[in-house]
Amino acid sequence: MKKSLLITASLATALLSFPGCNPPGQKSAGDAKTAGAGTPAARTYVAPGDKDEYYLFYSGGHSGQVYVAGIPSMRHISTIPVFAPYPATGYGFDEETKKMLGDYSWGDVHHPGLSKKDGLYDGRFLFVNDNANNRLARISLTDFKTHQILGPIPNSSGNHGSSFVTENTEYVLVASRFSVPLPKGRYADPKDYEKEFNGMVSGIKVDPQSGEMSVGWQILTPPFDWDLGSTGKGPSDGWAFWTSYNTEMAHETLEATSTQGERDYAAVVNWRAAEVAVKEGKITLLDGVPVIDPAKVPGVLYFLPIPKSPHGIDTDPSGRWIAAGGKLQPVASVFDFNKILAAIEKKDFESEFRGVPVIRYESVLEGSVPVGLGPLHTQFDGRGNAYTSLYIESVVTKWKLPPWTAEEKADLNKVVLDKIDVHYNIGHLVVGGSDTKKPYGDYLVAMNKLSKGRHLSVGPSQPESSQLIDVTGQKMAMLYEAFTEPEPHFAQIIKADAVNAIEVYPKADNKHPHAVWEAKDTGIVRNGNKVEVKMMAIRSRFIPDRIDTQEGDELTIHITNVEQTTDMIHGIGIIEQNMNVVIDPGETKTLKVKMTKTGVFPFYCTNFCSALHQEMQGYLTVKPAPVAETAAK
Ligand code: RUQ
Ligand code: CUA
Repeated sequence: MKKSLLITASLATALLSFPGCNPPGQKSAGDAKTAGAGTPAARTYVAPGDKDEYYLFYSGGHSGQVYVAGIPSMRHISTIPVFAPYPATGYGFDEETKKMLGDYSWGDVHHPGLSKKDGLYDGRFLFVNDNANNRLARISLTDFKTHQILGPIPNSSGNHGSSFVTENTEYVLVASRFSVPLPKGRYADPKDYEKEFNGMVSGIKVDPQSGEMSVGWQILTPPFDWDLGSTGKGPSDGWAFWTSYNTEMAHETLEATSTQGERDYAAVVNWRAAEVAVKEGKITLLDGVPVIDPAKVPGVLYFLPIPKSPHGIDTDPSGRWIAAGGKLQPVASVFDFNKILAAIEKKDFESEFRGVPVIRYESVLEGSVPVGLGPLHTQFDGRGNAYTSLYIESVVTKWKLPPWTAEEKADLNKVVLDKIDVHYNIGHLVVGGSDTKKPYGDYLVAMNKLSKGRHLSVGPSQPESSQLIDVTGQKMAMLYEAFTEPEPHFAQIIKADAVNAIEVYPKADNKHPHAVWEAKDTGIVRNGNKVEVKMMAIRSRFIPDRIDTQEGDELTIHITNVEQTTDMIHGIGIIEQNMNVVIDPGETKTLKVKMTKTGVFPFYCTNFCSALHQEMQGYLTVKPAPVAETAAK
């Protein structure tokens, strides 16, 4: 049985993987591998040497990292360290990345967001948020490295409601999950939560050339717990949406206290109006950031009631339909953005909350689609279909977006098209390009919170499971199941050919002031107790490979990997000095070690680079401090 399946798979692969018009030496299985044809094995099999069709960027949750996998194979390709040190690449050990990490050695990555141009992925950057320490990071897809960590963002606590990228990457939009007394550092009793605590929506500005992020402006909000959001596009470009839980403004036993109300408020934010308010000076400065009080600046913020403890709110590719899932009710609420605009224009409000108009729910709701139990997030395929994750039911439901016929409207069960089981308790799901104007619409990845027993037992600490689903047909088809470390919350999928990654840092582009490319330029200079080394790494030696210091010295090594060949990576690990830096071809890194122990400390190359890799080693000597100096201490 197993054998016949294998034969079918390889036959189908052979038929599918004829060489296309790839550049020489570059094979892409994806070109020939279209979802929808063949057995699941054939559809996901990427032969050795072949490449996947898509990149999948998973958030790594409280690992602080981002995982890169390929679709359709689901093979893990690499890990991009972001908010936590990662010895495998030396991240967090050299001076440059140590400075970026600052005082933190962990983060909680939830939602990666790709940069966009005209509402489509432009393949330049991946932004990821840190729920734990209120930061936002920018990864460049040129070298797949973290280039900036912004934060902790002032006046914002619990950066969960991000990273939502606007249509032309003007902003990455952020909302606070937790409310705190502002400015940060001020004490107030949680008993006075309603009065003393506040939430915040932040516009993080992105420089169009460099991608450099900075805090643009903020909008003060009541102390709701802002949850997932999305940015508008097309007719809703310039707007953004977040759900909230805890409109009740409870501060303890939230499980019970924050689920009292029938509806919570979503934030409907006009970020272009926020920009204008800042230009016109309608702000106060709080911790150095221009903050808008929406009660004083009408038109910036509206509330939209959403039933019942909602979690996700997603804008469809047309920009007109907005779907929200209420965790405690079995429907996806679909809103019409055109009606939202009309309601705002006509001032069709049902009430006001702290000076912010509440849009009349009935006027803007298009319908409640009975998707099933525990709806969280919705994704779109660009063919008029939506896919909602159902945590409680462990199911993905496919349903049809409006416009609906009169008959469908009368019974919205009719727009529910298909359901597929996932294993188990799905959180997020992603369809490639769902948050753009043109989703790829072929693969869906279900990110399941529990994997219980779907894999070889690895003890009580279990991985998460991700399932690849083909969404090209009327019915969804399960293709593959992969496991990852904690914890993919959300992911982004981008076509492989939309990304232009370099594999070597060109020598000409290396602007490090202490880079050295030839043996004659290397050397060791002592200045008082400061010892500075310019070192080069080349197959298979360090130059210099002996460094003499004495106790109390501050040793700085600038090390350049002078290779210009792909995958020719060197590392420098120093024994018992807690130091390992990895240097990519053409890269220069700076590392600092304080000589606190005397003795002789071997150092060696940590990346297997050549037949004589083992010989790539040297000695760091540390003599005791001269007696006079020791006596003076
Ligand atoms: S949340 S499972 Cu952190 Cu993205 Cu919805
Ligand atoms: Cu260089 Cu191993």
